Amino acid sequence: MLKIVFFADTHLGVDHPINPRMNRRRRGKDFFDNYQKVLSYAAESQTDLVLHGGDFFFRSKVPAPIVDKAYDILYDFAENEIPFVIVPGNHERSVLPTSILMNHRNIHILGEPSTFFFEKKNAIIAITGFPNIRNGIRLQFEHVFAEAIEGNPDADIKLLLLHQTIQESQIKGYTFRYGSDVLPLKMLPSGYHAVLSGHIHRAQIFYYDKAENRIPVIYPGSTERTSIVEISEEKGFYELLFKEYETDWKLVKTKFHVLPTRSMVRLDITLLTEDERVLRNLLEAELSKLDQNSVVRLRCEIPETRKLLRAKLLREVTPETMTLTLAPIYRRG
Ligand SMILES: [Mn+2]
Repeated sequence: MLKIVFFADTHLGVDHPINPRMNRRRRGKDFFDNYQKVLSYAAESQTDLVLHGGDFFFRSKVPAPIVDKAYDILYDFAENEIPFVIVPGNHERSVLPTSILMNHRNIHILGEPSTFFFEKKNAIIAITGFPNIRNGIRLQFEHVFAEAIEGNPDADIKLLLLHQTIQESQIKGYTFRYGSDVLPLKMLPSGYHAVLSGHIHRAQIFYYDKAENRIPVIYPGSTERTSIVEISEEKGFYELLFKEYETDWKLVKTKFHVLPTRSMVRLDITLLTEDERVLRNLLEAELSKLDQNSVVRLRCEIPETRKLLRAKLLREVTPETMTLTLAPIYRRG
């Protein structure tokens, strides 16, 4: 069996201030913890290869200490002699911050349309990909893909590693189907074992048919919840198992590993009051009912009540173990 660990959208740096002015529970560590957990699992289970589908960091400009911390962990992992391949996502502005660490012999960045080859367990593995194309993937895919595979020798296991929205991918309540930024299934190539992509934060697998083969499109989703839309989603990563048969290698199993996440809760305040004590009591009562490690998204659209929701009050009512943020007011029309 040949094993590949695939994860994406680690968004390192979310809620991770370098010099926090306020001592409240942040989510930054959660993101780093899950990132570390995936790499530890890969090392301990002697995975043959690790793939990252992009959005390694949470935005294109990341403070140096965050970059250093993330790369230190990756460098330690790479010392296990397990190759790590990453495709830059939209948050990397399609180029990851450069660092001497990234010159490690086992760290490979698909910084331009190209293919990396690895030999593991007697199989030649080809990882083909290109950095996120922000606008117009539908028009550009054909030539970018051709560039990525130009002159390639044949391989036993062929994987396409992307950071794009692919037709049929879903987020809560919505399926992407058409549009210039959606990659149509019919454009995806034949002869591949799987298409692996980051970008969509919901873990999912769907299929396309090409040349009498049913090929999976696999999104591992993000490793932590980055928005309230992901409130009910499980977070994790995929482990892909390949087996050699007489004439070829097959993807025989895809296993989703769930990562621990703090529960995310939406708390709506609909009471109209101008009395801070009333609001304070209500908040304390509501928060005491929740899992004390929750990430709470507080919503309030009653102008009078909302005025009372100042930073000081929120800080005072929030238990130390919780993370609470106030949702912006939703403007209709
Ligand atoms: Mn992302």
